[in-house]
Amino acid sequence: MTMDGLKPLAAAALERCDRLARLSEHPLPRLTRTFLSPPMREVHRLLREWMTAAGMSVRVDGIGNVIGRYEGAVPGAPALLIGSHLDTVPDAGRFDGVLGVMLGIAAVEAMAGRRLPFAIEVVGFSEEEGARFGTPYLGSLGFVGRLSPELLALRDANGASVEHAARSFGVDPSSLRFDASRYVAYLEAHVEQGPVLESRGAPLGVVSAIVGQSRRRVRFVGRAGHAGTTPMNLRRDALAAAAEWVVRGVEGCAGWRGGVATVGRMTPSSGASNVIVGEVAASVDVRHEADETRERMVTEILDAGQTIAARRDVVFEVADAAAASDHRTVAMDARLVGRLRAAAGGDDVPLLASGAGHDAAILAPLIPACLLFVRSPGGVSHHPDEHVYAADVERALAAMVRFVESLASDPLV
Ligand code: HGY
Ligand code: MN
Ligand code: MN
Repeated sequence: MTMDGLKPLAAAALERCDRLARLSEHPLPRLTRTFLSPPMREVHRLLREWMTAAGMSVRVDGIGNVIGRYEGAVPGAPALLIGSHLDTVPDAGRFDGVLGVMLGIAAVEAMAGRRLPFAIEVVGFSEEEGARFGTPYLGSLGFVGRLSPELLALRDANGASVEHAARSFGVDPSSLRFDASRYVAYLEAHVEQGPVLESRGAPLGVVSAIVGQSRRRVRFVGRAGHAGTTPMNLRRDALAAAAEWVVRGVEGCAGWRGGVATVGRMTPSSGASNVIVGEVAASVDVRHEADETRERMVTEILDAGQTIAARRDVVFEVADAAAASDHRTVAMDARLVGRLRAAAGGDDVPLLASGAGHDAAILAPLIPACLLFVRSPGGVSHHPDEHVYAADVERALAAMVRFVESLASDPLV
């Protein structure tokens, strides 16, 4: 198909992102769609409609991933897997995740009935952000058969487990099976979510590696008290301890270690202005390209929590291991990186590490994986102002189609 022929397909992919952005757990325009929440049913219905119209058979697996399959010249042949995630963070942008799934469907539409030496499977992973259960990648971990009993037992803020949420949605995690030999490669397209491509004037980038990340849930337990009668030196103020920890422990450590560390969630036990906060539950997200440094950062940040809390007669607790998540830095497949870079425009296409996590990090240890970045204007993401340039999405689709053609004409060995 000519590059002109791709224009309407890329436009349709963007329209579909807009359509999916209206499927939210919150009143619009606030977009929040977490793991198998009610709006995900309509997402499934639309994906099934679009995938079927593109000539794919559609299935939903045991963790709620939606998978469309476009057969190759030989039915049942191993597949090129193209995909990303369908869930969002709270108050999200409309392209993080779903753009990669819509571009996967568009790449199949661009085949226009042509059969390849391999099948194409387009997957919308049910959960990557970790917003509901605090641990990321439940969809792709389920896809590759790595959902441990501990992960299935994780509970959300309402006490519902991952397993219960899946079964309530109508899927059965015990049915999950994965056979890596059924796949030739994995390709993900995703907004960069950072400023690099824009700073380089580049519409597309190719990822060399996905930076490792650690997430922990912690609690500061002091004692609630009267704001007016409790002298400052007699307080066991959990919020004051947590606040000091964020600045001196978390930001301080990231500062001298050169990584990034973020407290994205902090929930005080009381909300009254005249009550000293007795308890605070918080999250911490730590990332660094060097795994050993990231591990050291986690230790230092948690040690700082203990030290600051003790000085304030507050108890610092780290939630049990099941709620902790650690993912190592993962390199993309060098052969595919070269192919994807060539398909995207050659050596001028920036090669960059991804500070954001992506499902490609879960697939890469099992099947050759690569990740195409689309420029994020202003570097904005995880925010309603996240957007893309239509011309860049067209370029991304053209690169994906050229990548598919490259694999078809010169199979990966
Ligand atoms: O958190 C991340 O890095 C990704 O957006 N899930
Ligand atoms: Mn994402
Ligand atoms: Mn995200």
